[in-house]
Amino acid sequence: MTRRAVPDFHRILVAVASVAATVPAACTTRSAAPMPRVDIQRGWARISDSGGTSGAYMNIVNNDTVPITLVGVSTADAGAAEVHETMQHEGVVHMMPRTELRMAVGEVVTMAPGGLHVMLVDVRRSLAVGDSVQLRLQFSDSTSVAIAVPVKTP
Ligand SMILES: [Cu+2]
Repeated sequence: MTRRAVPDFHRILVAVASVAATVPAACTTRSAAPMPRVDIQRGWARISDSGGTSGAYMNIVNNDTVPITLVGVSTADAGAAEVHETMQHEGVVHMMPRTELRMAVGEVVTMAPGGLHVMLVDVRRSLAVGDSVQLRLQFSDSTSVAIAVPVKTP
């Protein structure tokens, strides 16, 4: 009896391993790695001199099964990264900080020049075409997504 237990146990392990391998990665992200089901597409950042200001733009897709809220962006490439929205009020263009950006299930948030953007203040090195900027998007459930976006001209 005890001799058979070893191969049986082995078979169970193999079965568990093969099930784990076939579960879509998305289903395991919450326990395996603290990542929300967020897709970042078409990311890019503006060229900038060192010490200057840049903007980063992207599409953020909420593929999660629950709403998510972007609560901040961090970067080592600038003194600060803030989510802003460019708005026109009585003919004057100004930027409003967006400290929370809620995204419904399946929603795509578009960050583009003239609208939502990540403002990079006090850029720590010159950003030229071909460089990339590292960003980490932070969500209200304490998860975050790290991305590198290429530097381009608009
Ligand atoms: Cu701004």
